[in-house]
Amino acid sequence: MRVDILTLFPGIFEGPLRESLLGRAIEAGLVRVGVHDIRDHTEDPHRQVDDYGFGGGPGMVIKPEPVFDAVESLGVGENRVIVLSPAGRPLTQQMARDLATRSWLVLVCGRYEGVDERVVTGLDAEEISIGDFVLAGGEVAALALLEAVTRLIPGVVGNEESLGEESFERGLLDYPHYTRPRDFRGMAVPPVLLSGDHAKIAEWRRQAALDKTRRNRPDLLPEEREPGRDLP
Ligand code: JFE
Repeated sequence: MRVDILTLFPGIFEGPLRESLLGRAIEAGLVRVGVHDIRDHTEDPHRQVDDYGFGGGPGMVIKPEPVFDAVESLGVGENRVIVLSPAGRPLTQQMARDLATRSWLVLVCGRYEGVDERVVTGLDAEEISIGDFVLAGGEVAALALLEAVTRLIPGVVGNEESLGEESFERGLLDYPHYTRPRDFRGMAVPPVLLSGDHAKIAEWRRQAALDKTRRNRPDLLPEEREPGRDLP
């Protein structure tokens, strides 16, 4: 897979792309990542990438010209560009699985109040959010998306079996995990996990996953969902 990232802060990506899973996937040639400075696509002597928003209100908006120029310089062809935004479709594991089947991703990271809407409409971009909270820009969201997608590329994660077992893949949160020591500061590992009885272990894990889901994510369960709230 090829991934190109357009940003005003290319330095943000240096550490994350060198370390751990992303670093290894790039090193192994399983994913190629290009990071491009949107400011390199300005034409004016001040290299201006932002401007006041029409209609008033606080904050600056990323101008469309350097973003269009940066995207067009890649020659994306049929590939749909992705714009990270708190106003995008919320990223899900299902979406990550779809993105992992694509051969080329182009991720546009805004800053300030975001990018001019014509980047979205004019490029027919997909707007994606990584959750209902507001970051200061798209870079951290792009890294989260990239890591979620990269770990699904065949060969990136050693034990591919483990991918199907985890949270969301089976509609529940993951069950709790324990390792040595058996007793840590008086907190014992649940004895069933040491019993060697695989049927009993599977049943304990199912129940523990259900308890955790009820506690942390009741919205994932058909029963305990809240009735719909009124619109603001
Ligand atoms: C940008 C910003 C004020 C945006 C209403 C570009 N899930 C997610 N959270 N935050 C983002 C994504 C994100 C993505 C791109 C971004 C935030 N900002 C900051 C500030 C209002 C905004 O949109 C700029």
